[in-house]
Amino acid sequence: MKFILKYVALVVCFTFIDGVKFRCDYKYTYLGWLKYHEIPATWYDARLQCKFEGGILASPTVPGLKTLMLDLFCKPEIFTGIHATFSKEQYYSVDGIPLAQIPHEWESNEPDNKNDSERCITLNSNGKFSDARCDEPRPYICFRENSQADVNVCGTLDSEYHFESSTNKCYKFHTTPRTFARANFVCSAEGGHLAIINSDEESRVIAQVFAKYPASKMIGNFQKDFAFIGFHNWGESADWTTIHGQSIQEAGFAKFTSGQPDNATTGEYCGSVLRNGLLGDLGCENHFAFICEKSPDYPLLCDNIKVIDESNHNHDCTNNAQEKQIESVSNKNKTNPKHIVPAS
Ligand SMILES: *[C@@H]1O[C@H](CO)[C@@H](O)[C@H](O)[C@H]1NC(C)=O
Ligand SMILES: *[C@@H]1O[C@H](CO)[C@@H](O)[C@H](O)[C@H]1NC(C)=O
Ligand SMILES: *[C@@H]1O[C@H](CO)[C@@H](O)[C@H](O)[C@H]1NC(C)=O
Ligand SMILES: [Ca+2]
Ligand SMILES: [Ca+2]
Repeated sequence: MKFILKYVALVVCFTFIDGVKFRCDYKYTYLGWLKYHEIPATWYDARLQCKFEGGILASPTVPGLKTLMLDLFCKPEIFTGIHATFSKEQYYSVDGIPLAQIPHEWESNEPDNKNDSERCITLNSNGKFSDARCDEPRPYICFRENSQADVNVCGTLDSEYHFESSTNKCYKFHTTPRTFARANFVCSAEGGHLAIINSDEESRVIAQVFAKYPASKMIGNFQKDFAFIGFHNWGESADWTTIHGQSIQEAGFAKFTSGQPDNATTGEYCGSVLRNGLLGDLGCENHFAFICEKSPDYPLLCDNIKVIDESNHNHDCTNNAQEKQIESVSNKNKTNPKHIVPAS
């Protein structure tokens, strides 16, 4: 018994020392991992982006989390995960906590539900809340709470990515049909990209992945023998290019199935793979299944025990302001080279 206890203690210890890994683009804190997204998105896209990254759209559900969130951004306001998109006035965080249970103070004159169209809540730089339109883009923060769950061999928490040793890559087949642009969004947020076929071998591997998803496994009314992958032709004829910028010939696989590309109906400028592992063209705006590819070592993973070096993460708004000033001075130098300020 003693021995077992000792062993358990050791294992616990080791787990701790080993740490739990998660994407390095997140900052690890005592409450969990946080990532500031400075490029504004609609509330809906922000929620999805966080979800696909392995977290949730952050809400300041406890005072400590609010402090951490306020440290991360310098903009006047960000979206929180608190929303009433299902029913008017019924505000909950995306993880189901009612607004009444979230400590909050409103900005003066808020909430005003302007024009009866404000269903999302922002966190402002002074720590107060406002209600706002969900479809007007804002920056936001993703959050993943502390957890012992560790990433898999594909470097993700998503168990639908499967490692293929012959290509040293991971693949995920998405059965929910999306447009090419949305498919690209999903794969990117998951840390991968729409699959790119670089060899006959990879074409074979992808055909095997596809074979695991017969039409009967996909719900909805769409053509189930095509899946979007990562090439397109910029809306021009015969300029088939991967999303990483190579021609499909340079990328290493350019075999279309017979009868494709056919630029059918309204024009087909996006790339797909068929069940035989060969290529086809599809309308970018139509909805199809798609295949993501992910490198096991991207995004980089960090151990949650390397907590302390906060210097390169913390947004220092004053520094930023100084940088901006320097920038504007240097711009002045360029526009007026004769404008010389003596160095002090
Ligand atoms: C307010 O809502 C109405 C009806 O939904 C809409 O027609 C109008 O454009 C909105 N006004 C503003 C300023 O958003
Ligand atoms: C593809 O189809 C569209 C719509 O019919 C047409 O406008 C376009 O010229 C075609 N492109 C080529 C390369 O045939
Ligand atoms: C702008 O000009 C001043 C004066 O010559 C100089 O001190 C400063 O470094 C310049 N800034 C840049 C970025 O060129
Ligand atoms: Ca408002
Ligand atoms: Ca076609």
